[in-house]
Amino acid sequence: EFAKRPNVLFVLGGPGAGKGTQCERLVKECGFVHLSAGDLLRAERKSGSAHGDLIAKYILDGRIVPVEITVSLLAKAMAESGRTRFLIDGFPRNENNFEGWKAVMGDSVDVEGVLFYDVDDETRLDRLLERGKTSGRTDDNADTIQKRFRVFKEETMPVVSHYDKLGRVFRIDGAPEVDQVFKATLRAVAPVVK
Ligand code: UP5
Ligand code: MG
Repeated sequence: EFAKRPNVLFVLGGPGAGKGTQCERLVKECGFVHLSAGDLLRAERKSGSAHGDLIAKYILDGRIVPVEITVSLLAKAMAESGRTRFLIDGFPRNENNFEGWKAVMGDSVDVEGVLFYDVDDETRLDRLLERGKTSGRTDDNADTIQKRFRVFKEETMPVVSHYDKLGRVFRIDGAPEVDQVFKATLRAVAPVVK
């Protein structure tokens, strides 16, 4: 159990929007715990878990892994951190993820809202193809990137819209250079950092 009621900011944005990059900076500056759902899934795959092959297949196809797997990895990482302020990066990716989160977390965790990085497809494609030269990520290839982009538009944007209607989206232009995006990020999260 948590010593204090945990609170969470979901961090969303298309593939290559800079979610991971900005979260790392926020960890240094504001003491959040950063949990990337994608990183947790990649680590789970590498660990040789029973779900490893399934995870590898979904990631290669740019598809969303069954929520039971992802939420249990998130819940475990949250509990093991011993901390209470989290950036949950790259999740929830669709309505079903969101339902799965609520089913497991219920009212035990406060969700402050969504930090949303807005960057056009062309810029994100360039970034990912460049990163793909060295990342070793099986999904950083032109074919999978197109699939990831489609899933983001069709399935993840509705989650962003849901929070937008609640007035809970911190929208940030993620196209400028990293330092500039980070300044905008700090301004956006000021109300929740307290
Ligand atoms: N870069 C970053 N910011 C820049 C800037 N301002 N200017 C110039 N360059 C910038 O950045 C991407 C690249 O751009 C880097 O090279 C960086 O240096 C540069 P990064 O910070 O890594 O962007 P990010 O948004 O984190 O991109 P990522 O590729 O991680 O996003 P995805 O959402 O595609 O990846 P994720 O790891 O979240 O998911 C991968 C797959 O896992 C999914 O497709 C899915 O199959 C699976 N998954 C699930 O099934 N469920 C989940 O809940 C999560 C993932
Ligand atoms: Mg990332």
